Amino acid sequence: MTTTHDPRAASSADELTAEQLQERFDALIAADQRIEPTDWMPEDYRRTLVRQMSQHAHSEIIGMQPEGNWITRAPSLKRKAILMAKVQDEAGHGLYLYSAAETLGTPRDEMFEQLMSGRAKYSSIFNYPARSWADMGAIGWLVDGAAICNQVPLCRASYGPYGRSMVRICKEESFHQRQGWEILYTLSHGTPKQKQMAQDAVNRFYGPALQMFGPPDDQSPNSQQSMDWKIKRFSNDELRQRFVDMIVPQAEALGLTLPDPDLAWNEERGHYDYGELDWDEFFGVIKGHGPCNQQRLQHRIDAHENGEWVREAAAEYARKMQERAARADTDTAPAGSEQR
Ligand code: BYC
Repeated sequence: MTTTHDPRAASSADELTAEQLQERFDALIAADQRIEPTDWMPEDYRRTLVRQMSQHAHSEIIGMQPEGNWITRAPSLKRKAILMAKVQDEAGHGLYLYSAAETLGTPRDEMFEQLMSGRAKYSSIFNYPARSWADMGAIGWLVDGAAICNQVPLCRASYGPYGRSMVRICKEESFHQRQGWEILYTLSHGTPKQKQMAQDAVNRFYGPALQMFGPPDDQSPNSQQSMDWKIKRFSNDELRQRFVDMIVPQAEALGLTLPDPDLAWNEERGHYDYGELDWDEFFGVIKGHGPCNQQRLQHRIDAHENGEWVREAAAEYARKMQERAARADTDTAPAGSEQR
């Protein structure tokens, strides 16, 4: 008889029927335990994870572009060093996430191919241009701020490798948000022209940052199932509300305003009300019609093609190392032992 404390204790997976495997999976989810790569899982759970995790990885990699664009134009050496470190962190986040997604059996090349052929999505926010230095502040404060709200609950995602990769990512995102805040604070307390630059950046990024959380709950086909599987812990609208509640006092502290005339504290709900977002624009952007979709994708394709020689060299190096290790193995094998 199986105890309810350890649903894995029953017997090895190959002794169980399909029904028992499903029961064991359900019991692990119900007990808030993690699903690991070697566990049986329903195909739809696997597919949902690959979809979300690869989209997340692509977002980190494409998300390097708007900021990478400002590294050479950062206003000081210190700002440049900080921005470079942030963009490198994003490359790292993409790599952890691709590695975590690979544990589900989808090779990285396949995920790259889906991105470059335009079949895979990445976050809508990165299809907007970064027009001024102040945009580095708005991206850090609003975009990384939204990412933190969305991603902290993902540290508890039911799939082990995803949840664990999110822990470090969230720590780094907190630093990113602080650097964005600090850029905006400096500009907002500078000359009137600098303050205007900061306000203009916030005006442009506010709506798209709120849209990062995804469509409204009644138009979100994946949310309910993902929440039942404990991949997502909160709905898109719940997280969006949490974000709005967080940034309103922060905007006041920055001395900047948020571009929404309907933003108002609702005593009854204990939350800020906010105006309707432009969902036609959002769906247009995720279908590929945002201001920078083509440019972002082409840049990624060019970078991938230009990196061909690096991949070839790395593969050749790995082959040589393997050959050398195999030779060393043979050389040290005891006399008379079987040659491999
Ligand atoms: N953009 O049923 P729904 C970062 C798609 S990068 C584009 O609600 P779900 C950073 C959605 O994929 C952080 N597409 O979906 C990097 C679905 O389409 P498919 C990126 C979106 O999965 C550099 C359809 O709309 N964060 O922080 O339940 C510099 C219906 O949506 C978007 C993540 O990736 C969107 N905004 O929920 C700075 C977080 N929203 O796949 C910062 C992980 C929705 O059915 N992902 N769609 O064709 C998630 O938490 C969830 O996947 C989402 C969407 C909340 C985004």
